Amino acid sequence: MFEHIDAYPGDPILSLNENFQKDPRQNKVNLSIGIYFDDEGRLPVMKAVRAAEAAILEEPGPKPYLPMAGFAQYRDAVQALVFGADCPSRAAGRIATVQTLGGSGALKVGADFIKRYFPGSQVWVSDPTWENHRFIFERAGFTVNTYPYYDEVTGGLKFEAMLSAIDALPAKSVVLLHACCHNPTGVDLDRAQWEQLIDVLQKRDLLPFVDMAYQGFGSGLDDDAFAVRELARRGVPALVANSFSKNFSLYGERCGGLHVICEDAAAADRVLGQLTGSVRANYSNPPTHGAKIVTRVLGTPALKASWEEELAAMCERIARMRAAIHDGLRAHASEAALARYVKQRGMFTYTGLSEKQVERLKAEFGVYILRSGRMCVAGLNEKNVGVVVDAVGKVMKDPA
Ligand code: KET
Repeated sequence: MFEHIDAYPGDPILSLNENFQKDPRQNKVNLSIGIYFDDEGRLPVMKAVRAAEAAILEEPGPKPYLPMAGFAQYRDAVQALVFGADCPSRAAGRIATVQTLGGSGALKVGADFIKRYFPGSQVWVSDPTWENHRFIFERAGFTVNTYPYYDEVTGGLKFEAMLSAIDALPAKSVVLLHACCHNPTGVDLDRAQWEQLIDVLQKRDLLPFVDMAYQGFGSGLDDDAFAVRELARRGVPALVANSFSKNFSLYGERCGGLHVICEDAAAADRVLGQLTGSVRANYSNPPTHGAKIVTRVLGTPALKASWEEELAAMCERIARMRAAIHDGLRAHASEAALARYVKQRGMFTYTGLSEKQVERLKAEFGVYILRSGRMCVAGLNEKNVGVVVDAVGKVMKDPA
């Protein structure tokens, strides 16, 4: 029966992370997966999350199925965080929101929805992008293409090439965009570039699908949502996936949301219904616990303030680690080669190291980064940064 099933080659991120766990070396350093670790190298439980969880456990109750679309209070709180509490599209009922299993669940529910109602559309992702974007959309039945994005030479954005490629797409093409802290490059559009891009999306009647997995890790919760809010302000139909894996450190609770900006409230009602149908056909309804935590934190001013403060401190720590690795590598490389460590934003730096160098980092030094050269700088700390600087410095001496 299963003779024809070939071996799974593994996932470039999750399988590497699993291999790291099995590595017996004491000094190993995990900079592979996009997870924030604290200065002790531990996965933090945020203070607000701890408090919310304790309060929830004080009130044990029955565990019914949630509605297919998720917890109503959660959906409202998340929509407010993503679009801004006083967003006019929200007040007008033009945004359809469902609770999802993290950002990945939002992408999958959204992909199924689009495939059903725009069967002729193809998907366009940045070159490069998070590997799972391609997997999710291909498995939902799409052809996935790329538009130019990262400039290897400057370590910045190929904005003109990106814009003209998108300007040539057929109407109703799906354009996958990263709201902030682009994964894997750490290179984002500035506000003027977003404005120009949104002009093109609107003019060409394209369907943006914005993935916001790192809200709060760039320039703050509101600034990071600029593109999303600008689409809503201009009434551009769009899908938005958001995740609380990183900014709430709730990875395994699978908390996220899918939002669709619609022309009017009647369309939003129909879209919400069909998103619900997509949820039902995938996993029926979402889980309860993580959504209760997020709802309580966002709905309790003191907890929300504590969460924001701790998230900001996490970003400051990442910035310090970016500076530490940058300064440490000065002895080994030119400023032009190192500027990326401090310029790129969010959890990742695209190091430009070759596959061979990446392999050496792992084999000789126990330092794990992705084959693409992506390093999760949110995994650096005062104790391991020296090991990493030393290892990267050594492999940089021997390129190719
Ligand atoms: N979008 C992006 C851009 C992203 O980097 C991740 C996770 C997700 C969505 C998924 O979020 P979640 O809420 O966990 O479903 N990225 C990290 C982990 C992973 O690959 O699953 C990573 O890139 O390492």
